[in-house]
Amino acid sequence: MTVEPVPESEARLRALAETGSLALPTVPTAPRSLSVTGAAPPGPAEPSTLGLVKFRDELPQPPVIDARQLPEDRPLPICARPVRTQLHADLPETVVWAYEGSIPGPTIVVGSGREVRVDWGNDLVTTMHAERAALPYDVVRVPPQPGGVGATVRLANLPGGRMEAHESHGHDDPENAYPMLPGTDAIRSATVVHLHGSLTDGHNDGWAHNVALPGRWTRCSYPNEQESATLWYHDHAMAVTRFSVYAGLAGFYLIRDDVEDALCLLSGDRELVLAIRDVNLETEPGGSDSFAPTGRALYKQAGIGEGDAATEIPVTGPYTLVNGKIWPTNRAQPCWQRLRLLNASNARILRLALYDTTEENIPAGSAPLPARTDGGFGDDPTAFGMHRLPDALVVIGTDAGLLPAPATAPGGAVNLGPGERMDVLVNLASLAGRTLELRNENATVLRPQPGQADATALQIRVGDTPVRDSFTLPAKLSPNQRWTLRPDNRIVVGPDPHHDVIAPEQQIWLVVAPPGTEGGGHPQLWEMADISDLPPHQVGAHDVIRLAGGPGQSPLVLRAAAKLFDDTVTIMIAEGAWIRWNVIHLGGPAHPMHIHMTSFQMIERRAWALGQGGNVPGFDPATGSTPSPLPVPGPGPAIDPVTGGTKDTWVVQPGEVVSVLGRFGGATGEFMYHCHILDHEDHTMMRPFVVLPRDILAMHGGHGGGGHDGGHHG
Ligand SMILES: [Cu+2]
Repeated sequence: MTVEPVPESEARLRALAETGSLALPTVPTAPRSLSVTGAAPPGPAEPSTLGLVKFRDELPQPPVIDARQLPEDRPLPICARPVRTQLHADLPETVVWAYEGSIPGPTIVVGSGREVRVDWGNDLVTTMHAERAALPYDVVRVPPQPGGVGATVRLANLPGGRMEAHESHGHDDPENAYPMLPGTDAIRSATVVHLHGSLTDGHNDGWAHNVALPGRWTRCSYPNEQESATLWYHDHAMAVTRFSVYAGLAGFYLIRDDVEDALCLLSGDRELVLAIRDVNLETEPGGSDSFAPTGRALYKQAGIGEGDAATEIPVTGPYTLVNGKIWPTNRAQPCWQRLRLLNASNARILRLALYDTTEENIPAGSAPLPARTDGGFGDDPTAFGMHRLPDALVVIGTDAGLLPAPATAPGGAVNLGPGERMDVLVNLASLAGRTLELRNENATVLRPQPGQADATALQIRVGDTPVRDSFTLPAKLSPNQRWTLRPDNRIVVGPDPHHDVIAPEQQIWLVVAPPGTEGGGHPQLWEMADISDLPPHQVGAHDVIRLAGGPGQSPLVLRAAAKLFDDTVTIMIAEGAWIRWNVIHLGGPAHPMHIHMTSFQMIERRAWALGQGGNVPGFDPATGSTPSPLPVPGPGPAIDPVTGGTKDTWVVQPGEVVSVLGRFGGATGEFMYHCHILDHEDHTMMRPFVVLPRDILAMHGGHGGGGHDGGHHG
C-alpha cells in the first residue's frame, strides 16, 4: 500500500484555482434494458403517497471494468469525486460522492487467482471547498417527541425537512426544520476503501484509521485467490463511514472463476447488479404538505435522550434507491435472469420478495397496507399477499461464493442485512407480459403514510414476445469444499465425513449488549474473556455473562475484556487456524455482524425466548451481567441452505447465539470485525483482531494473551 498525491487531481485543483470554478460533472446514467433495444420510454408511472411518482426512471447499470483485460502490471485507478445526478426524473440534481462518477461505482470484474491492484483516489473537492469537500447533505437530529421513540422515528422518516440554520432561505419553517447533529458540518472528505469479502493482507484491507485526504491515492493489492463471489467496495473511514457511504461511496466487485464459467451461468445483459438502499431528501420550507425537494439528500435521524445521554436511532429513509434511482423500472425478456443483490443501506434490513402486480389495484388514498414483519402475511392478504410469487427467487450464491446447489429462497424471500449479498436467478418465462415488483417486506408498507417507508424497490416489466432460452438451471453449482462441525466438536472439510477432520483451535466469544446496558444509549459489542477457571471471589459483579454447561459440565463464565475499538487487541489468531466465533445477542435490535479477512459457514444457531423488556431473561442491564448462568439456549431457526452458505456477514437476532466457523489462512495483519449497521459501526460496535504467522505469534507472547484463553483447544 502506498499513499501519494493524485497527479490528475492536482492538475484539476490548479485548473480550478485558475478559473475559479469547477463544474461538477453529471453522472452519466446508463439504463440497460434486458431485452428491448432502443430507448423506449418507461411504462406507466404510478403515484406514490410520498410525493414522488414510481417507475419514472429506467434502472441504470454501472459501467463494467473487466480487470481481466488489463495488462497484469497495470493498476486500476478508481477515484472518488463529487458529481451531480438525478435520483429521480422529477427531482432537481443531487450532489453525491461517487467512485468514477457512477452510483454505484463501476462494477469491477476480476478473474479468480489473478491479482489486481487498485489505486483508490480521493478527489472529493468542490468549488466551495477546493481542499476538502463538506458532506453533500445535512445531518439533522429530530429531537425526542412527546409520543416516544415510535413518534420520533415516524417524524424522522417523513419525507423532507431541512436543517434549522440553513442559509439561503429567508423564511422560517420551524415545523419541518431540525437541529444539525453536532460536528457533522465540520466533516471533510477523508476516505479509505474496504473491499468487503476480499481475502487480502491487513494493509490492503481498508483499516479504518488509515484515511487519505483529498488529493491522495492509496494502492491496494487484491490477490483474488478465492472463488467466484459478489464482493463490494465501500468507504470505511473511522467514525464517519455512515456519512460517506450515504453520500454514495459503494460499488460492486465480482470475482469469476472456472467453476462459474463451466456452469454457463448468466452474464452480460442477463446479469444485473442491484445495489439497494434507502434515502431521504431535503425540502424547501412550507411543511410536509408541499413537497418541494431542494435537490439535496438529507441524513435525518431520530434522536433519543438529551444531554450526555443523547444518541440517535440508525438512519433510515422513506425512499428506496436501486443503483442510485428511486423506484426505477426495468424491462426484461421472458427468460431466466440473474440478479446480484446487495443491501447497501446504512441500517435497513431488507426482506425482498417478488410480486406480480399486473392486476394489483391499490386505490390512491386507501389505508396503508402493512408489510410482513413476522414471517406471516400482512393484515390484508388480498392486497399484499395474493400477488406474491413465493417460488420465484432461486438463490445460487451468498456473500462469499456459489451454493453447492440452487435453493428456492426460504419463505419466498431473500433476507439481506446491510453488507450482505445474494446471487439470485429468476425464471421469467412463465411471466411473459406480466408486471412484477421487487418489494421489501420488512418494516415497510404499501401505500405508506408519511413517516412510513414504501415497500417498492424495483419494477420489472416482462416482455410478451417469447424468446428461446438455452439456459437450464444446473442441479449442482459449486463443488468447492464446505465444512461442518461434528457433534464431537471436530471439523469435517469436504463431503467425506471421515476426511480432513480437525478441531477448531480457538473459540471467540462476543456479546451484544442491549441499549440501556449500564446506562449506555447504544447497543454495545463486547469481546469476552473466558474466566471459567477464576476463583469466584475474583469474578466481579459487572460485565460477567454466565452460560450453563451441558449435563455434568460446569458453567462457562465470560467477562468483557474489551468494549471500544481502541481497547487493547485481545484476539490473536495463528495464520491458517480454524476459529469458531460465537455471538451472544442479549437483546435490542438485530445486528448484521461482519468479520473481515475470510469467509465462514454458520455451524450452530440457538436461541432464548426474550423476556418482557425484549432482553434475554436473567440478564441485568444495570450491571451488564447474568448473576446466574443462563440456561442452555434452545434450538434457534434452522440453518437453511442459504443461511448456511459461505458468508462474511449474518444478521443476528436478539436472543440468538450464533456460531460461525472459518479458516484464517492466506493473509495476515490487523483486521476489523463489526456490526454493519453503519451507525453502530461508527459508534464503537467495531473491534480489531490480528492474524500472524504461527512463528511470529509464538514470539509475541505476553501481549493480549494470545486469545482470550490462550487457545481454547477442543
Ligand atoms: Cu448493529
